[in-house]
Formats: sequence, C-alpha cells, structure tokens
Amino acid sequence: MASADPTHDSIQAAFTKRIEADRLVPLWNFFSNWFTFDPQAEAEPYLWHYDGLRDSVLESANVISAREAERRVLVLENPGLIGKHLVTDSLYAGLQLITPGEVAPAHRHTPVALRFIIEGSGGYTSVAGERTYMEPGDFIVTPSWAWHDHGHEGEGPVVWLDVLDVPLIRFLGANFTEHYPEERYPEGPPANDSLHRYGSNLRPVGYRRDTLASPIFSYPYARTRESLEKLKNHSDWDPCYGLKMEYIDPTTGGPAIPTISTFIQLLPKGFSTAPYRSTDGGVYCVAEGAGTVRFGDGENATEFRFGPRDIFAVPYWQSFSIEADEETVIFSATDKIVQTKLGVWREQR
Ligand code: 1HN
Repeated sequence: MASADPTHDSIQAAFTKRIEADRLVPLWNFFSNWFTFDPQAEAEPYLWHYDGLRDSVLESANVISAREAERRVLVLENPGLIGKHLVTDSLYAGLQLITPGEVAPAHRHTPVALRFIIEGSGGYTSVAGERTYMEPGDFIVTPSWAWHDHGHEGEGPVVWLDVLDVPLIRFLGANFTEHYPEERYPEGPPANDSLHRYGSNLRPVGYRRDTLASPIFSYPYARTRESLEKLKNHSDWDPCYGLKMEYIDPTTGGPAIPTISTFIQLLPKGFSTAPYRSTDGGVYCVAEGAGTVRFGDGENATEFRFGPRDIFAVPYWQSFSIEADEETVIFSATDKIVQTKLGVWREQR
C-alpha cells in the first residue's frame, strides 16, 4: 500500500525490484489481495436460457460429428472466467448433443462426470459396459476412471448438461485420460443392472465397497420426482431451500459423487426463498417450473427470469434467492462436499 512518504515507497519498490531476480516476492505487497475479509469469486452470476441456445446446440451436429469431436459439447463459459472454460471457479459444465445412430467413443479420465438430461429420449451412456438409458431429468454419474461411451438408438436429438470436477483435479495434478482401443467398451451387465442391484434399499449379501464411487450410475427422474411429489404435502419448508434433497450413494449414505454434491429441490408455486449464501459455488438446472433468481442486493443486484431447462451459475459466497411463479424443481451440483470434508464450508442465512 502506498504510504504518505514517497521516499519510504521508493525504498520498498527498489527493494522489491532487487530481490525479484532471486525469485523472492514480499508478502506485504499482496497480502490484502489474498486475505480479504470474505471470499471473492471470479465467476459472476449468470443464466443461460436453454431455448435461446438450443439452435446452436443442434447446429453443432452440422459442424462436427460426435466421433470426430470425441464429445460434442458447447461449454458454458462463465463471463467472469473467459478463456478458462469454466462455469464457476471450481466446476466445468457444458451441453452435450448426440444424434440418432451416433457414438461418442469410449474413454476414461480421473475427473468425475455427471449428466443431467435436458431433452430427448433413446440416448444412453455406457459405464464400464453397463448402459443407462436417458430420460429428461435423470441424473447420471460417470465415476472417476470408469470407461464410458455414449450412444443413441432413438429419434431426435438428445441433449444433456455435463458437470465435471476438472478444475479441482487439474489443480491437484491428478488429471489423466485414456482412450479405449475400440469405439465402444465391450457390453457388460444388462442395462440398469446397478440400479436394480443397489438402488432399491438392497445390496448383495457380502457386498464390499472397493471404490469411492457410488455403485449406481443412474438416479431416474421418475423416482426422484415421485419422492418430491409425496413429500411436498408433508414437509416443513426450509426458508432458504424449500424442499431440498441430496443424491446419495445408497451403500454409504454419503454423496453420490466423492467430489461434487448434487441436489434436487422443489419450491411450491409462489414460494420465495430467503436470501442465502454459502461457500460452495455451483451450477443449477431447472427441471420444471418458472420464476426469478435474484443475486445480491442494492446496486449490485441482478436478476434473471428462468423457465424449464435454463441453467444458472451461482458463484461461491454469492447471496441469492429464488422466487417460484409455478411449482419449480431445480437440480444443482456444487463443491460443497469437498469443502465439508476440508472443514471450511460456511453458510449465511
Ligand atoms: C467428457 O469425457 C465428457 O464423457 C463430457 O461425455 C465432457 C469435458 C471435459 C473432459 C472430458 C463425456 C467432458 C469430458
């Protein structure tokens, strides 16, 4: 910080310059940038209207095949993170398209991927040879280092939201990718085998967990929605969350993904959440409903109208509230679990 004494300042500047060649930097020159009173996100609040993007997503099929692209995705790049290709400071997100008959070839990587299905039917993802067919609103997990490819046996486009923990894994220096020598990974168990085996409050006798990943790949919207439907008449509404549920690994009760927390929440028609902020940043996708999301207050306030299939980014420590004009269901994925495990997660209601 500049002092009132120019001699003092120039002595410091000269000193800083002199030690530069020794790869030394005075902490006092940037301490206050790093150690702010509270977290300062680079990401900005932003909302993508799906109906406005849909043409571009579909047009991408005329520009490149899924095979050539490997994954034909339009990345949701936060306006505060231009060139970084990220939706929030800690998460990557994109919209992936697959058309009938196409194959997105088999590969695996250490970052975890999740899919939230936006539109279409007949698409599937195969994880370790087990297919999961996709329907809108389904939440599907591709665990770390699991072989996976995607295909489409139906008609019309299939589009989903991908969210990956790439920034975290890259930052930690653990980002590896491998391409399977064939286009598809060999077929394994029948479709949805893991859901039937582990997703009905049952597990095989003698089951031993050997990875951190949930053994189920698919959380079908039909089941999730039915739970919300049944619960909505007999639940206390959290003022900040409405009715909010977390997707879990049924064998541990922990999160469905070791590094990304995933949620589904229902807000009844006319409900307004109280302003809320937490240290986890995330990406939100509207499964059903319409309303307004408001970020911040006073002069810095911004608001976005939302409808079905719209996607918005909530930066960390960004206060926001949601007003539902209709009964609204929102999926979200954040880095809450990482922060919780590290003991640094905070919220302010
Ligand atoms: C990936 O493997 C997929 O498997 C989607 O569908 C998006 C973004 C970055 C790195 C790998 C997929 C991805 C990705």
